[in-house]
Amino acid sequence: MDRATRRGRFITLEGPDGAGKTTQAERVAGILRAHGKEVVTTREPGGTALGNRLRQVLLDAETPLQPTTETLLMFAARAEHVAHVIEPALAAGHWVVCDRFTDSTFAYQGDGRGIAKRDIEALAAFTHPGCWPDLTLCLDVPPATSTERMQERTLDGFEREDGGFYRRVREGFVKRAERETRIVVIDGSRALDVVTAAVQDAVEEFVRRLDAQG
Ligand code: T5A
Repeated sequence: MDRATRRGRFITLEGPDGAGKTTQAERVAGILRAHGKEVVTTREPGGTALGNRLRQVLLDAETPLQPTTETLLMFAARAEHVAHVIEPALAAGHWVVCDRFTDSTFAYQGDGRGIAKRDIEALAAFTHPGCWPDLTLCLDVPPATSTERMQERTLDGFEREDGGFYRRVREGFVKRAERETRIVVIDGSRALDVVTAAVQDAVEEFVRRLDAQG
């Protein structure tokens, strides 16, 4: 199959708030570009005009949503994002680096809010059948690190949740990583250069494995 018709790869960054995903997403894109890949960087919720409008609703600390509403809006934003950004980029052979995807819904709405996993699975199958990340880097940080890193900013609705919510979210990510081999857990609480080196190793290993497959 030639370069023009080869489907790109989908890499996501996951973890609790303040874990360092946005910081590392840029670095992942840089590593891939150094390997000659065309890279599209994006994030959730968001990534499209409607997705960004839904993001404002979802993160608005003044208007808390029912967990069911929150879950459905996450998937509504995702449906647009997959259809208009992620799938077209992958089909064109580009690599997509996305800050959060459906693993966040399992951790935040599932473990955090108590939405049944089978309902999230059904919504994922409905919204993005056959479109799952090839590699997920999950930056693991304890709630105290999240709080410390968010000190300087005005907190959105999620960031105002209590420590119990963040413990459940963190455990949710770690448990999901035990079941999904595409998820690599990286200790995100370490110094930035140490985390960056671990992220680089994981990405280089993934690219090497693909190259070896031809
Ligand atoms: N959500 C999202 C759901 O509930 N369900 C879903 O399905 C989806 C998709 C999104 C919210 O939506 C929720 C989860 C979120 O609460 P957001 O503002 O995009 O809101 O939240 P985050 O994605 O968590 O973004 P954050 O900016 O809060 O965290 P990041 O991106 O993980 O962290 P980053 O890179 O911005 O770093 C935070 C700070 O820490 C520093 C950075 O310089 C920055 O100042 N930092 C480090 N400092 C020391 N050592 C390191 N190793 C550091 N790494 C970064």
